[in-house]
Amino acid sequence: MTVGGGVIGARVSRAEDVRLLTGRAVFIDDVRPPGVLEAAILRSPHPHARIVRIDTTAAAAYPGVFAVVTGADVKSMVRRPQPLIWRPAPDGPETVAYPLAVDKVLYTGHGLAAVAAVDRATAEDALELIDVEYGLLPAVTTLEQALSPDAPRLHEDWPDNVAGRAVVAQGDVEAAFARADVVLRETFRFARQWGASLETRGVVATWDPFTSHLDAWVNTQSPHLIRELFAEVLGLSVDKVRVRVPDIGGGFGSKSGFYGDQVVAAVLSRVSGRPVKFLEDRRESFVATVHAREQRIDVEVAARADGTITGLRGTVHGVLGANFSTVGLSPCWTTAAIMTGPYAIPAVELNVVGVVTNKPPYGAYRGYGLPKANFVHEHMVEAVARRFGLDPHDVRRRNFVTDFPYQSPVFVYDSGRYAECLDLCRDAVRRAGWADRVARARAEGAHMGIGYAFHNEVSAFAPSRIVNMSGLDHSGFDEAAVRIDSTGRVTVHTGQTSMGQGIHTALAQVAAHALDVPLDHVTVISGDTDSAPYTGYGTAASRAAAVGGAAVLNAATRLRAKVLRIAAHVFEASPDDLEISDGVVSVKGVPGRSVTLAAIGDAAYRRPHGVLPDDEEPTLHEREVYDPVNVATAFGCTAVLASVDVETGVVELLGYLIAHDCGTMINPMIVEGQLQGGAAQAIGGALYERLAYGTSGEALTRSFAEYLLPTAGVVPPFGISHMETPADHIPGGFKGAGEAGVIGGGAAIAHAVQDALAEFRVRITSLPITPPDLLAAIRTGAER
Ligand code: MCN
Repeated sequence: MTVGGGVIGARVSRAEDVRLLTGRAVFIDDVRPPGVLEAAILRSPHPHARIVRIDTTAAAAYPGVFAVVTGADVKSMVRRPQPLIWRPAPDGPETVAYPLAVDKVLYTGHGLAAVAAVDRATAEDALELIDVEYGLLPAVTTLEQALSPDAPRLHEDWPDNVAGRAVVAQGDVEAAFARADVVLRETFRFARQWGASLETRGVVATWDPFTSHLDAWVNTQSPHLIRELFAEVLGLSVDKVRVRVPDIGGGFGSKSGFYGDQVVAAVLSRVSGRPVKFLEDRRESFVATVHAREQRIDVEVAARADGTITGLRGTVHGVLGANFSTVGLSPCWTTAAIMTGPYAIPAVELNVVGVVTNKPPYGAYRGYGLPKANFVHEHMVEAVARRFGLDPHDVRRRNFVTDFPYQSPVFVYDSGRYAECLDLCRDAVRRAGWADRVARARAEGAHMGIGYAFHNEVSAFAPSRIVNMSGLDHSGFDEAAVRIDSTGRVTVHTGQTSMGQGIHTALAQVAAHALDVPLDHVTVISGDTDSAPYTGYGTAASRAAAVGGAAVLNAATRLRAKVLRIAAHVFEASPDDLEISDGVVSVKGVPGRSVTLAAIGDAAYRRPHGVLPDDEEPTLHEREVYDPVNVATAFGCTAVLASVDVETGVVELLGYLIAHDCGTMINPMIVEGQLQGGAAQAIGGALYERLAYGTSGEALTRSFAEYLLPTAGVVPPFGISHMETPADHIPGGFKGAGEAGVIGGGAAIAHAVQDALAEFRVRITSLPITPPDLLAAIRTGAER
């Protein structure tokens, strides 16, 4: 469908894809201003060491080298250390991290010097000439090591390695546990993983020595945020910084933060007088981009014999890196904040403890804290069911939130129909005939099982004042502008960023729908802070469709009203008697009385005489600043069919069904793509991905030969069912969909494996489920 009116909900192809598929995309590596130099960063081979001496003389003299800087040089050229924008534990200490290490390196891969040269190869050659004397220090790589009383301290002015504590609490926890029929305890462990984008992170920085103006191309999800932070760190006013975003080859959260190497490129440009490009090579991306997921969670659940969960308490230990990323402890705090998931658990006390280790910073990755929270609550629901011989789905149903709005420990859930969504998923499983398939496989001696997980998701991250109160220094509103030009064509300006998720198409659909114009008459523009409307938090937390979409919808709706007022003047009719269809305004029920949007556009810009009412301002342009009153809670149910080879411990996924509700869907085809992409990352996290560290803290995973990603061969066929429960408080009713696929996958896969191995009573409490770990669990289960 390519016409307006009804284009919301249409499965239109993504406008972005034509350029991408015909090789005309411009990625960061394609940005080559005249005279551009390429930078390389010297990275520590040691996890923890003092920089006793660093000599860059030979590197600076190397032919083709234009600039060499050390950590101390960069420190002397910035106003402040790298900023932390989210402090859920405001009393905790803060790491003082400059773009490059100054006195100590704190993890394998920590940058300590940088070179700008005619090309990357020359810059890398020069790095080898930098002479560094390290004073090796003992490293801390595990949570247990970090917390032990005699642990080496990473930050000498801290009393220990604890980077912050926070509590998420609600209700009378003591009473809930005192009155429980059962208290179940469990410890969960999640490995270190990261959002491995096809395109690595990069920046092309040009410093203008005459105007002290920084022009930076960055493949970032958050251009306005990066602009603000560049200004803060470099001591500039914001107008002196321009951030432009080229096409992005995947972001997945890890391109939303502000990185030291971005500042290094700016400093190198200032020193050399040339534009400077820094682009991670694949190997260094394993240590230079934020990591995520690593946590240990200890929980206790109080339940009654009928399956009602009355209390939840425990501790989320975030195994952070040595320095905070831009978002600090917040991914781990979020795990606690959403730990009750879709369940109405009245009494909750969850401690959050962040601990520093000699590893790269911990930051955002698709799903943020949610996949771990989901794993925990879904495991505990199944454990309660097992304890009392109940059907786990009955336990889910008994505990589901049913009255909305619902105040969970942190967030207010706006709406949901959880039981219906569970039924939708189970119906899909029935229709797929999985139970028969499992029975047949088991009759033949195979180990096959079905697992479920139910999730809800805080999407449409906002409102600004509330997120500020949670310790976030950045706003959650969205500004959008919609313009109709003199030929009747529509341009949408958004602060949101396109990184593969199809947001340009979705926003075009929203504008085409509101204005009743053909979809191909709408162009969406984003990615240049000099002209893009302001979007504080950027494109993360599955907020662009809901918050950005609502902003566009409101602006376009006002613009439509202006178009109708002008047409009403032409026809001497009331705007209420007019309609727009496919870019033509006509009087309802009067064939032939019509005017095109092009004619109205022409009058609004070029020939107002006789068409534009006297009290109407020329131009067709509306701007909206939209700050939702609440987040929007999307939800879904995942079912997985898996078989396990008990000889090798290899898990094979045979089927993957998702029932999902993201409110009003703008484009179901894109939503399905989002769910599948997220599910592929859930599969990676559940079965393959782990950033491993050696006993003395060295990084062992430095390429895709060691960090296994799921390939097409191991991702099973998907089936997706949709429901639509619009968010009442968001114009358009949109909720987010960009992270949903990754949230429930880990738990559903673990439960399918447990079901397949029921005879061995295997319990999966850590991810990923690797073959050796699974073989060990089968042995332990068999011995029980
Ligand atoms: N959509 C829709 N109707 C809705 C909700 C969403 O049609 N009610 C569609 C829209 O086309 C929208 C897309 O789904 O463009 C995702 O919408 P939304 O949930 O608002 O997510 P964002 O646009 O804010 O994107 C961010 C989100 C996050 S947080 C990560 S991480 C992520 C993701 O989306 N990274 C991605 N999806 C990704 N997809 C790709 N290809 N690459 C990434 O890096």
